[in-house]
Amino acid sequence: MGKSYPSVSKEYKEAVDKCKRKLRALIQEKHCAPIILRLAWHAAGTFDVQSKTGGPFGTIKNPQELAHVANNGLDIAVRLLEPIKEQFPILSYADFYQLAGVVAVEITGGPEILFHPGRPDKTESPPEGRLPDAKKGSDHLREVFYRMGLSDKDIVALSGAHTLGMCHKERSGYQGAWTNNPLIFDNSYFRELLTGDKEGFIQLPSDKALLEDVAFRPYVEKYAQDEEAFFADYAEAHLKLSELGFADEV
Ligand code: TBV
Repeated sequence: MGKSYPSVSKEYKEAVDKCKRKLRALIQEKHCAPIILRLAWHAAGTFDVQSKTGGPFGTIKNPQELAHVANNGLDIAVRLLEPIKEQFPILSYADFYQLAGVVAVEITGGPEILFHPGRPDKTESPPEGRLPDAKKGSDHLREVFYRMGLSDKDIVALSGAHTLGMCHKERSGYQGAWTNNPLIFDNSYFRELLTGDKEGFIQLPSDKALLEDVAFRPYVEKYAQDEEAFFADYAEAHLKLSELGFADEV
């Protein structure tokens, strides 16, 4: 069991390595790791395991997909990344955005995440409405993540990505960060979640759902206590997310 990845040329591999260095420098300079990670997630999280539509295939840069309500503000991330993409015409947008997501996690102190190149770019965007709604609870989260083919453990581990960044009123209607250090990737999201509402921080209904659900909560407690365990599960879940619909199981 495992995935069978397409082979890419030596030239392509070299472009990936060089592009990774350029992405590190840009993300560091612009302090934009959070929105880049959000871009990579929204690029991939539209996958439907049944119809095999959606997924990390570069379509998020299409104006009609950027106009989906959930993607509000992500045009900023696409624009920030474009000057780097232009230097690597050989790379697919699909690979490029997922590589940027991996770099965003690594450069802020998170776990290393495997990256396999070779995603093709597709032309057709998924329909609107496939990404989760922050106002809803655990049934909705499960519906959305099971549709991608992901598990309860993946849901909780990936939610830890809210260790980075913040909500912007003009983008989502919410305002505030989840943690003290929105540019550091650590397990503080889970520690804050267990602490409960606190002046100046945000907890969305979908965040709180993780506490109330009997299957989710044990993971929250484990990750709040054990950062190594969080990093290991996050790296595995992020890898899966970044490869939805890419490379066949053999
Ligand atoms: C931002 C909510 C990574 N996530 C973010 C916002 C909101 C949500 C604020 C956007 C803004 O105002 O700028 C409202 N996103 C959700 C909710 C769900 C969701 C509720 C689902 C229930 N998030 C995430 C995953 C990952 C992220 C799987 C990455 C792997 N999202 C993310 C970052 C930021 C947001 C790093 O969804 C900060 C961006 C699992 C910034 O600072 O600009 C939590 C989970 O999908 C649901």
